[in-house]
Amino acid sequence: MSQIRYLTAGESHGQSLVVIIEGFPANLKIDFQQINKELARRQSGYGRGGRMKIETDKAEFIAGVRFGKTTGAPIAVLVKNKDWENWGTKMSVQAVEEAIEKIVIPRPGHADLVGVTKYDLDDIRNSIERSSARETAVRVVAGAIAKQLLKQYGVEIFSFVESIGGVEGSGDLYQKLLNKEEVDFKNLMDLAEASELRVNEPEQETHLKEKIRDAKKEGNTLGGTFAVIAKGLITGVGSFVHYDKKLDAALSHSIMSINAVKGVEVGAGFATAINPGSEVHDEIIISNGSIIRKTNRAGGIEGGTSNGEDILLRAAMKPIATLMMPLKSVDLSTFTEIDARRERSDFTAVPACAVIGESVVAWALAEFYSAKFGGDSIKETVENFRNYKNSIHSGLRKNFGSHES
Ligand code: EPS
Repeated sequence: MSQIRYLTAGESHGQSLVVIIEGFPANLKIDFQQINKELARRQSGYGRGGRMKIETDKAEFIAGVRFGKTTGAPIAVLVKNKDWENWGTKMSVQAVEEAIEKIVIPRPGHADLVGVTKYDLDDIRNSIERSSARETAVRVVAGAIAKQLLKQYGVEIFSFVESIGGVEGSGDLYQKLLNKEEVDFKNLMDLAEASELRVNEPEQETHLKEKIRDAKKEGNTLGGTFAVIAKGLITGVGSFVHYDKKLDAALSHSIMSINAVKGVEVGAGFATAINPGSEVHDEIIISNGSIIRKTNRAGGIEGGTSNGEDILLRAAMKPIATLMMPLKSVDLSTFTEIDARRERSDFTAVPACAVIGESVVAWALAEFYSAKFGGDSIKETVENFRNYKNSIHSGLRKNFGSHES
């Protein structure tokens, strides 16, 4: 039985998206404004299509919270689709008399073809609706609530976009974080937050925008890379004792579960396969009486367990599958080759993907913290956490017989 869990439902152009979250401790104060702020962060970003002009996502709590605090009961939240007004008949729950045009030409790279094949459907619309990244709006709600729980443990999560279409926007910040080089992290994250592309080199933003504009002009789309960082981790979250308790596996899974993500790196990731051990492993040193790492190429995780350093993750998002310059496809109603279908979409959504990355990482971390520290109320949870935290160093010293000098 997992400690906390959630389920989402809802179609891209249906009435509403919904998330039900279960297992949260009672008495967690909910910051509603912060949740809507996270939703707005997900909606922002240069290169998005017409849909974002229609939607202004808002979290509507309908259960599990009273007088601003969780009650311990399942939490239910809606995010309504404003665009549903334009789709009422096409997305009707009840059968309609009117003939609705069926979508019969799948887009390469989207879930269109696998969806209709697997679910025995006669209209691609049925698989488009649920495979759409619109669903991530409620995952951001779950992540935003998870972030509020993680705050109790002193954990904070950040993201930035590294590149779009091969053009770099944040220099070698990720590399610097792996090396634990001195950086003004807060300022760099503020820059990313203020940037329409979540990059922290404002001068590069112009080049990235140009690249996106060019892609748009030729009817193309772009992917990119982004990083997610969790700060304030305590050592000992996750485990090596069983495959399904490994924190790095869970975090990778969470990021891979975001629409269009095709690759994840934990810490130095693929570079660890190239460099020798002396340039990969993080030396163990003592600083101000505490055991820390000289570098953080492991990305804060060793043996599937957090080692107290920042969690560093990097991911690759593929280009959006709806191209105005269509690729080849097949008309399923005639079984003949034809250009893929065009429809309104985004040109790039890497900045949004980075925000979603924060959310899913927040959820996965909240799951692991809840599994370790549990508790039916915030009071119990925080006490469990404090007891563990206060025992870390004294426990090591006691077990190994090393005394405070
Ligand atoms: C999406 C297509 C576009 C995106 C959508 C994901 O929507 P529409 O088909 O309505 O133009 O805007 O993303 C969102 C709606 C969102 O909230 O992120 C797709 O096909 O995956």
